[in-house]
Amino acid sequence: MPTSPLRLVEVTLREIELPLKERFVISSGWMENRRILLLELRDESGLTAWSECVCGDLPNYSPETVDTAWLALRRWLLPRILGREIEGPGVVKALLDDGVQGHPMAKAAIEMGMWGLAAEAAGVSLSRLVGGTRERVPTGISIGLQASRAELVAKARQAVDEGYRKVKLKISPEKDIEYVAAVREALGPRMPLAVDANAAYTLEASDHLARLDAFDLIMIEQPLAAGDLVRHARLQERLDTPLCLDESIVDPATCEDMLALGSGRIVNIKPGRVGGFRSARRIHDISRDAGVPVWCGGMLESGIGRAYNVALASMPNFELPGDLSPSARYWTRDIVTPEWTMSADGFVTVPRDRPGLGVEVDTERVEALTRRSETFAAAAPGIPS
Ligand code: OSB
Ligand code: MG
Repeated sequence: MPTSPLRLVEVTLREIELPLKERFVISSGWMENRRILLLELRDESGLTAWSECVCGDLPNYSPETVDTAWLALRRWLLPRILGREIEGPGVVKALLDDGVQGHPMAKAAIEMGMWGLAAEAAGVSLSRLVGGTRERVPTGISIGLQASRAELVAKARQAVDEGYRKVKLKISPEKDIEYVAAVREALGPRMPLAVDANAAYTLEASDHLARLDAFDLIMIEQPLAAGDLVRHARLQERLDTPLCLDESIVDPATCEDMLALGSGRIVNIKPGRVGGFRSARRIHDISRDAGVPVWCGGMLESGIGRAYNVALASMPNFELPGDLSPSARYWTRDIVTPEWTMSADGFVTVPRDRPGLGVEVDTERVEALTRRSETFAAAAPGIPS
Protein backbone atom coordinates (compact mmCIF):
# COMPACT_ATOMS: atom_id res chain seq x y z
CA MET A 1 0.00 0.00 0.00
CA PRO A 2 1.61 3.32 -1.05
CA THR A 3 1.99 5.93 1.68
CA SER A 4 2.87 9.62 1.54
CA PRO A 5 6.18 10.95 2.88
CA LEU A 6 6.50 11.59 6.60
CA ARG A 7 8.59 14.09 8.51
CA LEU A 8 8.94 13.67 12.25
CA VAL A 9 9.06 16.97 14.12
CA GLU A 10 8.97 15.70 17.69
CA VAL A 11 9.47 12.47 19.58
CA THR A 12 8.93 11.99 23.31
CA LEU A 13 10.58 9.10 25.11
CA ARG A 14 8.91 7.96 28.30
CA GLU A 15 9.68 5.26 30.76
CA ILE A 16 6.66 4.00 32.64
CA GLU A 17 6.44 1.36 35.31
CA LEU A 18 3.56 -1.07 35.05
CA PRO A 19 3.35 -3.85 37.64
CA LEU A 20 2.61 -7.30 36.24
CA LYS A 21 -0.20 -9.15 38.01
CA GLU A 22 2.34 -11.81 38.77
CA ARG A 23 6.07 -12.24 38.41
CA PHE A 24 7.02 -13.84 35.08
CA VAL A 25 9.99 -16.20 35.36
CA ILE A 26 12.00 -17.63 32.46
CA SER A 27 15.21 -19.66 32.54
CA SER A 28 17.37 -16.56 32.07
CA GLY A 29 15.67 -14.12 34.46
CA TRP A 30 12.37 -12.67 35.59
CA MET A 31 10.13 -9.62 35.36
CA GLU A 32 7.78 -8.19 37.93
CA ASN A 33 7.45 -4.43 37.67
CA ARG A 34 7.63 -4.03 33.92
CA ARG A 35 9.73 -1.02 32.96
CA ILE A 36 8.28 0.01 29.60
CA LEU A 37 9.81 2.47 27.16
CA LEU A 38 7.19 4.28 25.09
CA LEU A 39 7.64 6.63 22.16
CA GLU A 40 5.19 9.29 21.08
CA LEU A 41 5.96 10.41 17.54
CA ARG A 42 4.55 13.54 15.94
CA ASP A 43 4.85 14.42 12.28
CA GLU A 44 4.70 17.83 10.65
CA SER A 45 0.97 17.59 9.91
CA GLY A 46 0.29 17.18 13.63
CA LEU A 47 -0.54 13.47 13.52
CA THR A 48 0.77 11.41 16.40
CA ALA A 49 1.42 7.72 16.95
CA TRP A 50 2.64 5.76 19.96
CA SER A 51 5.05 2.87 19.86
CA GLU A 52 6.73 0.62 22.40
CA CYS A 53 10.34 -0.48 22.76
CA VAL A 54 10.14 -4.07 23.96
CA CYS A 55 13.45 -4.28 25.88
CA GLY A 56 13.43 -5.48 29.44
CA ASP A 57 15.11 -4.14 32.52
CA LEU A 58 18.02 -6.62 32.34
CA PRO A 59 20.11 -7.94 29.41
CA ASN A 60 19.07 -11.57 29.95
CA TYR A 61 16.87 -12.19 26.91
CA SER A 62 18.90 -9.96 24.58
CA PRO A 63 21.79 -7.55 25.06
CA GLU A 64 19.47 -4.54 24.93
CA THR A 65 17.75 -3.04 27.96
CA VAL A 66 15.48 -0.06 28.60
CA ASP A 67 18.56 1.96 29.53
CA THR A 68 20.67 1.04 26.50
CA ALA A 69 17.71 1.70 24.19
CA TRP A 70 17.13 5.12 25.74
CA LEU A 71 20.78 5.97 25.15
CA ALA A 72 20.80 4.64 21.57
CA LEU A 73 17.59 6.49 20.73
CA ARG A 74 18.72 9.86 22.07
CA ARG A 75 22.35 9.72 20.97
CA TRP A 76 22.30 8.03 17.56
CA LEU A 77 18.89 7.00 16.30
CA LEU A 78 16.47 9.90 16.77
CA PRO A 79 18.92 12.52 15.46
CA ARG A 80 19.10 10.78 12.08
CA ILE A 81 15.33 10.60 11.68
CA LEU A 82 13.99 13.81 13.17
CA GLY A 83 13.22 16.52 10.63
CA ARG A 84 14.15 14.35 7.67
CA GLU A 85 11.74 13.71 4.81
CA ILE A 86 11.07 9.99 4.88
CA GLU A 87 9.55 8.29 1.87
CA GLY A 88 7.67 5.76 3.95
CA PRO A 89 8.07 3.38 6.89
CA GLY A 90 9.76 0.79 4.67
CA VAL A 91 12.94 2.85 4.36
CA VAL A 92 13.39 3.65 8.06
CA LYS A 93 15.35 0.51 8.97
CA ALA A 94 18.03 1.21 6.36
CA LEU A 95 18.41 4.79 7.61
CA LEU A 96 18.82 3.57 11.18
CA ASP A 97 21.25 0.79 10.24
CA ASP A 98 23.59 3.13 8.39
CA GLY A 99 26.58 3.39 10.72
CA VAL A 100 24.81 1.98 13.78
CA GLN A 101 25.35 -1.69 14.62
CA GLY A 102 22.88 -3.58 16.74
CA HIS A 103 20.20 -2.00 18.94
CA PRO A 104 17.38 -3.68 16.98
CA MET A 105 14.73 -3.07 19.63
CA ALA A 106 15.54 0.62 19.85
CA LYS A 107 15.45 0.84 16.05
CA ALA A 108 12.19 -1.11 15.92
CA ALA A 109 10.52 1.33 18.30
CA ILE A 110 11.07 4.16 15.80
CA GLU A 111 10.42 2.03 12.73
CA MET A 112 7.17 0.58 14.01
CA GLY A 113 6.05 4.00 15.21
CA MET A 114 6.53 5.18 11.62
CA TRP A 115 4.27 2.37 10.41
CA GLY A 116 1.73 3.48 13.00
CA LEU A 117 2.03 7.07 11.83
CA ALA A 118 1.75 6.03 8.17
CA ALA A 119 -1.42 4.09 8.97
CA GLU A 120 -2.87 7.14 10.72
CA ALA A 121 -1.91 9.36 7.79
CA ALA A 122 -3.47 6.98 5.26
CA GLY A 123 -6.59 6.50 7.39
CA VAL A 124 -6.21 2.71 7.38
CA SER A 125 -5.62 0.15 10.06
CA LEU A 126 -2.09 -0.99 10.76
CA SER A 127 -3.22 -4.51 9.83
CA ARG A 128 -4.27 -3.43 6.34
CA LEU A 129 -1.16 -1.32 5.88
CA VAL A 130 1.17 -4.26 6.57
CA GLY A 131 -0.79 -6.64 4.36
CA GLY A 132 -2.71 -8.46 7.07
CA THR A 133 -5.71 -10.52 6.00
CA ARG A 134 -7.03 -12.11 9.19
CA GLU A 135 -10.07 -10.70 11.00
CA ARG A 136 -8.99 -12.39 14.23
CA VAL A 137 -5.82 -14.09 15.36
CA PRO A 138 -5.50 -17.34 17.33
CA THR A 139 -3.97 -16.91 20.74
CA GLY A 140 -1.64 -18.95 22.90
CA ILE A 141 -0.43 -18.43 26.44
CA SER A 142 3.16 -18.44 27.64
CA ILE A 143 3.33 -19.71 31.22
CA GLY A 144 6.44 -18.82 33.23
CA LEU A 145 8.47 -21.24 35.35
CA GLN A 146 6.49 -22.29 38.43
CA ALA A 147 7.56 -23.36 41.91
CA SER A 148 5.98 -26.80 41.58
CA ARG A 149 4.44 -29.17 39.06
CA ALA A 150 1.07 -28.79 40.77
CA GLU A 151 1.13 -25.02 40.29
CA LEU A 152 2.11 -25.39 36.65
CA VAL A 153 -0.66 -27.90 36.01
CA ALA A 154 -3.21 -25.58 37.67
CA LYS A 155 -2.09 -22.67 35.47
CA ALA A 156 -2.19 -24.78 32.31
CA ARG A 157 -5.67 -26.10 33.12
CA GLN A 158 -6.92 -22.58 33.75
CA ALA A 159 -5.49 -21.45 30.40
CA VAL A 160 -7.34 -24.21 28.56
CA ASP A 161 -10.57 -23.27 30.37
CA GLU A 162 -10.08 -19.66 29.28
CA GLY A 163 -10.00 -20.79 25.67
CA TYR A 164 -6.30 -20.50 24.75
CA ARG A 165 -5.48 -22.46 21.60
CA LYS A 166 -1.87 -23.24 22.50
CA VAL A 167 -0.13 -23.63 25.84
CA LYS A 168 3.57 -22.86 26.03
CA LEU A 169 5.51 -23.78 29.14
CA LYS A 170 8.80 -22.21 30.08
CA ILE A 171 11.36 -24.89 30.92
CA SER A 172 14.84 -24.95 32.45
CA PRO A 173 17.25 -27.83 33.09
CA GLU A 174 15.87 -28.04 36.64
CA LYS A 175 12.24 -27.98 35.59
CA ASP A 176 11.61 -29.81 32.36
CA ILE A 177 10.72 -33.47 31.76
CA GLU A 178 8.61 -34.07 34.87
CA TYR A 179 6.88 -30.71 34.53
CA VAL A 180 6.01 -31.28 30.89
CA ALA A 181 4.89 -34.85 31.61
CA ALA A 182 2.53 -33.62 34.33
CA VAL A 183 0.97 -31.02 32.07
CA ARG A 184 0.58 -33.37 29.10
CA GLU A 185 -1.06 -35.88 31.41
CA ALA A 186 -3.46 -33.24 32.79
CA LEU A 187 -4.41 -31.66 29.44
CA GLY A 188 -4.72 -34.85 27.43
CA PRO A 189 -3.12 -35.77 24.12
CA ARG A 190 -4.88 -33.24 21.89
CA MET A 191 -4.10 -29.86 23.43
CA PRO A 192 -1.38 -28.08 21.39
CA LEU A 193 1.53 -27.87 23.82
CA ALA A 194 4.94 -26.23 23.38
CA VAL A 195 7.97 -25.50 25.55
CA ASP A 196 10.42 -22.58 25.56
CA ALA A 197 13.89 -22.97 27.10
CA ASN A 198 15.17 -19.44 26.44
CA ALA A 199 18.61 -20.79 25.54
CA ALA A 200 19.11 -22.70 28.80
CA TYR A 201 20.75 -25.84 27.32
CA THR A 202 23.90 -26.87 25.49
CA LEU A 203 24.27 -29.50 22.79
CA GLU A 204 25.53 -31.92 25.46
CA ALA A 205 21.92 -32.07 26.67
CA SER A 206 20.76 -33.69 23.39
CA ASP A 207 19.89 -37.05 24.96
CA HIS A 208 18.06 -35.34 27.75
CA LEU A 209 16.11 -33.08 25.38
CA ALA A 210 15.23 -36.08 23.21
CA ARG A 211 13.09 -37.29 26.11
CA LEU A 212 10.71 -34.44 25.28
CA ASP A 213 9.80 -36.28 22.07
CA ALA A 214 7.54 -38.46 24.22
CA PHE A 215 5.07 -35.62 24.81
CA ASP A 216 4.00 -34.80 21.26
CA LEU A 217 4.95 -31.14 21.58
CA ILE A 218 4.26 -28.87 18.64
CA MET A 219 7.69 -27.33 19.17
CA ILE A 220 10.67 -26.81 21.44
CA GLU A 221 11.53 -23.12 21.35
CA GLN A 222 15.14 -21.93 21.56
CA PRO A 223 16.83 -24.74 23.50
CA LEU A 224 20.38 -23.51 22.76
CA ALA A 225 22.16 -20.16 22.69
CA ALA A 226 21.17 -17.47 20.21
CA GLY A 227 24.28 -17.88 18.04
CA ASP A 228 24.08 -21.67 17.96
CA LEU A 229 22.55 -22.16 14.51
CA VAL A 230 24.86 -25.05 13.63
CA ARG A 231 24.32 -26.71 17.01
CA HIS A 232 20.55 -26.29 16.68
CA ALA A 233 20.82 -28.11 13.34
CA ARG A 234 22.68 -30.99 15.03
CA LEU A 235 20.06 -31.11 17.75
CA GLN A 236 17.20 -31.03 15.25
CA GLU A 237 18.66 -34.11 13.58
CA ARG A 238 18.36 -35.93 16.89
CA LEU A 239 14.78 -34.89 17.66
CA ASP A 240 11.39 -35.65 16.15
CA THR A 241 9.89 -32.54 17.74
CA PRO A 242 10.28 -29.42 15.57
CA LEU A 243 12.61 -26.77 16.94
CA CYS A 244 11.42 -23.17 16.83
CA LEU A 245 13.92 -20.33 16.98
CA ASP A 246 13.29 -17.08 18.85
CA GLU A 247 16.49 -15.40 20.19
CA SER A 248 18.50 -16.76 17.19
CA ILE A 249 16.49 -15.00 14.48
CA VAL A 250 17.67 -11.41 14.55
CA ASP A 251 17.14 -10.48 10.89
CA PRO A 252 16.08 -12.01 7.55
CA ALA A 253 19.61 -13.39 6.99
CA THR A 254 19.59 -15.47 10.17
CA CYS A 255 16.21 -16.84 9.09
CA GLU A 256 17.76 -17.87 5.75
CA ASP A 257 20.67 -19.44 7.63
CA MET A 258 18.24 -21.40 9.80
CA LEU A 259 16.56 -22.74 6.67
CA ALA A 260 19.84 -23.56 4.92
CA LEU A 261 21.26 -25.36 7.95
CA GLY A 262 18.07 -27.02 9.15
CA SER A 263 18.38 -25.38 12.57
CA GLY A 264 14.63 -25.30 13.08
CA ARG A 265 11.27 -25.84 11.41
CA ILE A 266 9.23 -23.00 12.91
CA VAL A 267 9.98 -19.31 13.45
CA ASN A 268 8.87 -17.08 16.32
CA ILE A 269 8.70 -13.54 14.92
CA LYS A 270 8.94 -10.67 17.37
CA PRO A 271 9.08 -7.42 15.44
CA GLY A 272 11.15 -5.74 18.16
CA ARG A 273 13.82 -8.44 18.12
CA VAL A 274 14.34 -8.15 14.35
CA GLY A 275 14.43 -4.36 14.15
CA GLY A 276 10.85 -3.68 13.11
CA PHE A 277 8.11 -4.48 10.63
CA ARG A 278 10.18 -4.40 7.47
CA SER A 279 12.40 -7.24 8.68
CA ALA A 280 9.47 -9.02 10.30
CA ARG A 281 7.55 -9.01 7.01
CA ARG A 282 10.58 -10.27 5.09
CA ILE A 283 11.06 -13.10 7.59
CA HIS A 284 7.36 -13.88 7.16
CA ASP A 285 7.79 -14.08 3.38
CA ILE A 286 11.04 -16.07 3.47
CA SER A 287 9.46 -18.59 5.83
CA ARG A 288 6.27 -18.81 3.76
CA ASP A 289 8.27 -19.51 0.60
CA ALA A 290 10.09 -22.30 2.45
CA GLY A 291 6.86 -23.78 3.79
CA VAL A 292 7.83 -22.90 7.36
CA PRO A 293 5.04 -21.64 9.64
CA VAL A 294 5.61 -18.56 11.80
CA TRP A 295 3.88 -17.18 14.85
CA CYS A 296 4.09 -13.90 16.71
CA GLY A 297 5.97 -13.96 19.99
CA GLY A 298 5.45 -11.55 22.86
CA MET A 299 7.60 -9.56 25.27
CA LEU A 300 4.99 -8.83 27.93
CA GLU A 301 4.06 -5.70 26.00
CA SER A 302 1.55 -3.12 27.10
CA GLY A 303 -1.52 -2.59 24.95
CA ILE A 304 0.55 -0.37 22.65
CA GLY A 305 3.10 -3.00 21.70
CA ARG A 306 0.27 -5.52 21.49
CA ALA A 307 -1.45 -3.43 18.80
CA TYR A 308 1.62 -3.84 16.60
CA ASN A 309 1.88 -7.56 17.33
CA VAL A 310 -1.79 -8.17 16.56
CA ALA A 311 -1.51 -6.26 13.26
CA LEU A 312 1.56 -8.26 12.26
CA ALA A 313 -0.03 -11.56 13.30
CA SER A 314 -2.93 -10.86 10.92
CA MET A 315 -0.59 -11.65 7.99
CA PRO A 316 -1.36 -14.94 6.23
CA ASN A 317 1.63 -17.12 7.23
CA PHE A 318 1.08 -16.52 10.96
CA GLU A 319 -0.48 -19.96 11.08
CA LEU A 320 0.24 -20.92 14.64
CA PRO A 321 -1.30 -19.19 17.68
CA GLY A 322 0.78 -16.20 18.86
CA ASP A 323 1.78 -15.22 22.40
CA LEU A 324 -0.88 -12.51 22.25
CA SER A 325 -2.64 -12.80 25.58
CA PRO A 326 -5.33 -10.23 26.40
CA SER A 327 -4.52 -7.22 28.61
CA ALA A 328 -6.09 -8.75 31.72
CA ARG A 329 -3.57 -11.60 31.76
CA TYR A 330 -0.75 -9.17 32.43
CA TRP A 331 -2.16 -5.98 33.96
CA THR A 332 -4.75 -4.87 36.48
CA ARG A 333 -5.43 -2.13 33.98
CA ASP A 334 -3.79 -1.62 30.60
CA ILE A 335 -2.79 1.79 29.20
CA VAL A 336 -5.09 1.57 26.15
CA THR A 337 -8.83 1.63 25.56
CA PRO A 338 -10.44 -0.61 24.72
CA GLU A 339 -8.22 -3.13 26.45
CA TRP A 340 -7.23 -6.19 24.40
CA THR A 341 -9.60 -9.07 25.01
CA MET A 342 -9.77 -12.70 23.91
CA SER A 343 -12.92 -14.56 22.89
CA ALA A 344 -14.00 -17.71 24.73
CA ASP A 345 -12.60 -19.74 21.82
CA GLY A 346 -9.18 -18.09 22.02
CA PHE A 347 -9.09 -15.38 19.37
CA VAL A 348 -8.14 -11.70 19.52
CA THR A 349 -10.07 -9.51 17.09
CA VAL A 350 -7.93 -7.46 14.70
CA PRO A 351 -9.17 -3.85 14.62
CA ARG A 352 -9.17 -3.71 10.82
CA ASP A 353 -11.71 -0.97 10.42
CA ARG A 354 -10.15 1.58 12.72
CA PRO A 355 -7.30 3.75 11.43
CA GLY A 356 -3.86 3.36 12.98
CA LEU A 357 -3.32 1.14 16.02
CA GLY A 358 -7.03 0.66 16.64
CA VAL A 359 -6.79 1.50 20.34
CA GLU A 360 -6.60 4.84 22.17
CA VAL A 361 -3.74 5.50 24.56
CA ASP A 362 -4.92 6.47 28.03
CA THR A 363 -2.60 9.47 28.23
CA GLU A 364 -3.61 10.43 31.78
CA ARG A 365 -2.73 7.01 33.04
CA VAL A 366 0.53 7.01 31.08
CA GLU A 367 1.38 10.38 32.64
CA ALA A 368 0.67 9.03 36.12
CA LEU A 369 2.90 5.98 35.50
CA THR A 370 5.77 7.98 33.96
CA ARG A 371 9.14 7.73 35.73
CA ARG A 372 11.11 9.88 33.27
CA SER A 373 10.52 11.53 29.93
CA GLU A 374 12.50 13.51 27.40
CA THR A 375 11.32 15.29 24.26
CA PHE A 376 13.39 15.69 21.12
CA ALA A 377 12.45 18.15 18.41
CA ALA A 378 13.69 18.50 14.85
CA ALA A 379 16.17 21.34 14.47
CA ALA A 380 13.99 23.11 11.91
CA PRO A 381 10.60 21.45 12.08
CA GLY A 382 8.54 21.50 8.95
CA ILE A 383 11.05 23.34 6.77
CA PRO A 384 11.57 21.32 3.61
CA SER A 385 15.18 20.37 2.94
O1 OSB B 1 10.94 -16.10 25.04
O2 OSB B 1 9.05 -15.66 24.25
C1 OSB B 1 9.92 -15.44 25.09
C2 OSB B 1 8.67 -12.86 27.62
C3 OSB B 1 9.81 -12.14 27.84
C4 OSB B 1 10.96 -12.51 27.20
C5 OSB B 1 10.97 -13.62 26.34
C6 OSB B 1 9.81 -14.34 26.11
C7 OSB B 1 8.65 -13.96 26.78
C8 OSB B 1 7.39 -14.68 26.67
C9 OSB B 1 6.14 -13.90 27.00
O3 OSB B 1 7.31 -15.86 26.41
C10 OSB B 1 5.09 -13.98 25.96
C11 OSB B 1 4.01 -12.96 26.20
O4 OSB B 1 4.24 -11.75 25.97
O5 OSB B 1 2.92 -13.35 26.61
MG1 MG C 1 10.85 -17.43 23.39
